[in-house]
Amino acid sequence: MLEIWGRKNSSNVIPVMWTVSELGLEHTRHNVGGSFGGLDTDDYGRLNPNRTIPTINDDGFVLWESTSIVRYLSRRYGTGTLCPEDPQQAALADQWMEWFKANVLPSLIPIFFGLVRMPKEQSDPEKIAEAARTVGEKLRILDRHLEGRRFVVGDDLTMGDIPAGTWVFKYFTFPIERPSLPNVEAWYARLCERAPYRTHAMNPFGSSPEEWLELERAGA
Ligand SMILES: N[C@@H](CCC(=O)N[C@@H](CS)C(=O)NCC(=O)O)C(=O)O
Repeated sequence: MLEIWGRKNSSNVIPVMWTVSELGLEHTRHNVGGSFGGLDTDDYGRLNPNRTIPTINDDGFVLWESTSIVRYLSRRYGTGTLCPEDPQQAALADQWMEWFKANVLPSLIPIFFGLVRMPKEQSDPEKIAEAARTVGEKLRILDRHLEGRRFVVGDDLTMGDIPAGTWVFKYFTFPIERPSLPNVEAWYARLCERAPYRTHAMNPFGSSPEEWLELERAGA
């Protein structure tokens, strides 16, 4: 049975849980990290020497790094669905996964920390606005790509949608300036039609460290 370690509201656990749910995999999830703690034990250190979440154990095969986990589960259990069979289509899915993590995520993180995880008096509105402008510019690239497409690769959801899709709910929820992104919005609306996405990616995250913690405990 697939075991997963990680609190549900972690931005790195969400893509794994969304993938698991799309694939309909039986699993057990252990609440560790954040206010649940548990990452400093010897047992956890043996599983994942980084002491971060997520980590999985799939019948004795241990893996960490969220995007590697999404790829592994998609290849092992979703070849022909989440992982395209055609190597070039699979490579395009990989490309958009890497693109999001390398180009967009680094500017989304300061927005998330500035608006949610930091006390208001420590957050810098100009830094948040600057990061929002960068994210908006990068997402225009995805917007142009999605013109005439239903999903990032082809007509159906693949692993290529998962990293960006994980964050797009937060992006459209943050009180920030956004450029017009009609194709990204239409793609986001298609993601919202999926029960696994609604269950795992569309959870309220609050607008202060206290609310974040309260929601973390409530969603446990
Ligand atoms: N690159 C790693 C990053 C893992 C990571 O930094 N996870 C964060 C949660 S989003 C973590 O473990 N933080 C400590 C905690 O939650 O207690 C991945 O994608 O899995």
